[in-house]
Order: sequence, then structure tokens, then C-alpha cells
Amino acid sequence: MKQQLENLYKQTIATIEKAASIDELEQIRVKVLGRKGELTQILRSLGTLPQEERIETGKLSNELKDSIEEALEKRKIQLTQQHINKLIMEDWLDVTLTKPGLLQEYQRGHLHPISQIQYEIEDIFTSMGFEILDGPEVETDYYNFEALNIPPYHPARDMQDTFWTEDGNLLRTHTSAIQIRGMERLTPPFRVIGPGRVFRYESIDASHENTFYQVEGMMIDKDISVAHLIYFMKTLLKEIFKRNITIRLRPGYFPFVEPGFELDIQCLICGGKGCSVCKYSGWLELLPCGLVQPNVLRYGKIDPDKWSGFAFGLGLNRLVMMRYAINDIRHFLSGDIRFLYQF
Ligand code: FA5
Repeated sequence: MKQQLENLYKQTIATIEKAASIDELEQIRVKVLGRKGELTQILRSLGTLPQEERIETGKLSNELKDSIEEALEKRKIQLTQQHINKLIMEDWLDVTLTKPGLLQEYQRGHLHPISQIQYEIEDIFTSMGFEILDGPEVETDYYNFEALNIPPYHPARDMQDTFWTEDGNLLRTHTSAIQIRGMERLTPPFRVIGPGRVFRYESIDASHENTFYQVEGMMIDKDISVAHLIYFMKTLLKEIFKRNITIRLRPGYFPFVEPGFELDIQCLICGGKGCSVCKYSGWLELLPCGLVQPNVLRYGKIDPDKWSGFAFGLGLNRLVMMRYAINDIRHFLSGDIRFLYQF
């Protein structure tokens, strides 16, 4: 029986080493170690042997069984590794490959038109001594509303329909939230701009998105007046459009400025005749602004008896639309590469 066991062992090890798949290994395991397997049968017949031989053969059988199991496991690991290597070789992905048509048409990527104009605006304002600030997109009620003189239940909250989070915070509805964070951090006099993405729960049309971009601006100094505000707004528009454009300034209500204005630009899509972008009015709201309300200065820990300032909130998407005569705001987030490659 000892000889029979050793033969079975040698034969099994040889077939394990030659096995070419995990399935084959499993067949070998069942054939030798399964319930009706060859080694199992031998182990079952041990009872017929005389006691001394039984103990010795039993010990040997168990050792050979352990060794076969070990060989099966080792080969299984080898085969799995080979399989993985084969998959890697066959299914590898060349991330540098481009669809042939695309490669010829669109040789290189570039910045999104909104980012391009944002960086231009940053350059214009930094050259006039402004610092660039950032703020979080998920804001607290305090920074987005309360510290901007919009207390709970104030009707002005309806002007900006809000996406609320379950824990009572919100997606900022305007970059004005950055103003308060800036005032808390800086000591007057200062000039800052805060570009960023904002969100509003509103219906989308040719000139309204629920996700769009603004640039906030604020200057705090001694004796700031509407004349300073108009000077900076005119400089900005002259630099951006590099041509004569028609603007109008009219009173506008925002609880965080007093007086407040709406700076509208004559629609460059239709030349003021009226179209879907300007809602057939010939004008587009672009740049609301005003002198900072004293309460807001107090929220920002600035003494309104010593300091005054102006603030503005520029709609970046609409500015890009006017500059390039884009007739629908929905193109920006459409992900359509044919649109993006025009800039
Ligand atoms: C505000 O968001 C104020 N925080 C701006 C401000 C700042 C006023 C500082 C005074 C002082 P308004 O809701 O009007 O204001 O938005 C500002 C600009 O963002 C608009 O003129 C417009 O250009 C753009 N805008 C507003 N809503 C949308 C929208 N749904 N889609 C695209 N652009 C929008």
C-alpha cells in the first residue's frame, strides 16, 4: 500500500504541474481528494491493515494529502497570475490614442471660454491693485444671506432660489458670500475680486442656467463714491470688449448695497433689436453693483463711520455670450466639443 500511495503521489504531482487551467486543477483535486477520490479510497481502506502498518500508512497518507493540497494551491496561484498577465497584454489601453477623425480636426485642447475670460478679468483687476479671493461652493446661510443683510424671511431671499443641503447649508447662490469672508480676513483699505461657480434652482432658458459663474468685486477705502464704481466698471468693460458698447445704469435693489444699480449692456446678439437672449428687450442684465450697505460692513467687522466701499457681481456666462455672440447659455455645459473648439 505504501508503494501504491507513493506512485499515486508522484503521478498526481506531475499532472498538477502540467495542468493548464484552474478547471483542470479542480478535476485533479476531485479525482484524487474528492469523496470518491483515489487517495480518499486508500485512506478508507486503512482499517483493514494491521495496527502498526495502519499507523505508519495513515501518517504517510496524511502527509501526502497535505503535500498534494499545497501543490494544487501553488499551481492555482501560478495559473491565476498567468491569466492576469495575459489579460493585461491583450486588453491594455493606450490612453494616448485619439479617434482618427478627432485628431485631425481638433489637434489640441484648451481652456474653456469661461475660464479664459475669468483669467482675463483677473489680470485686469490685479493690474489695478485687486487681490483674488476664493470661497466654498457649499456655503452657510450666514455668509450667503444673513451677513449680506438678508435676514430669514426677508422677501429678497426669493430673488435667488436656493439648493439646500440636508444639513441646512446651501449651494452658494452668488459670489457675494465671498465679500463677507474677505472683509473678515482683511483690514481696510483693500480691493478684492472673487470669481466662482454659483447655483440656483431655476428654470433654464437661453439666458438662464442653474449652474453659472460670477465674479464678485469689492473695494473698501475712505470716501468711496458712485464715481469710483463707474470708473472701475467702465475700465473693465473697455478692456473686455475692446470696442465701444452701449451700457445703461438704472436703479436696482439688493439688500447689501445702497444705492444699488443694474448695469445693462445693449444686446450684442441682436444689436438691441430684441432676441431670445435679451428676452426681446434689447438689453441684458450683466453687472449689478452699488455702494456697500453699512450693515454689511458691520457684519464684516468694518466700521462704516470710517470706511465705505463699492461692490459688484458680474455674470460671467452672459459676458462670454456677449463677447462671442453666443445665442444660448446652454452651450456652455453641453459638453459639445464642436462648440468648445470655436474659442
Ligand atoms: C447677484 O447675484 C448679486 N449678488 C450681485 C451683486 C453683487 C449686486 C454685489 C450688488 C453688489 P443677480 O442675481 O442679478 O445679482 O446676478 C448677477 C448676474 O449674474 C446677473 O446680472 C447675470 O449676469 C448673472 N445671472 C443671474 N442669474 C443667472 C442665471 N440663472 N444664469 C446665468 N447668469 C445669471
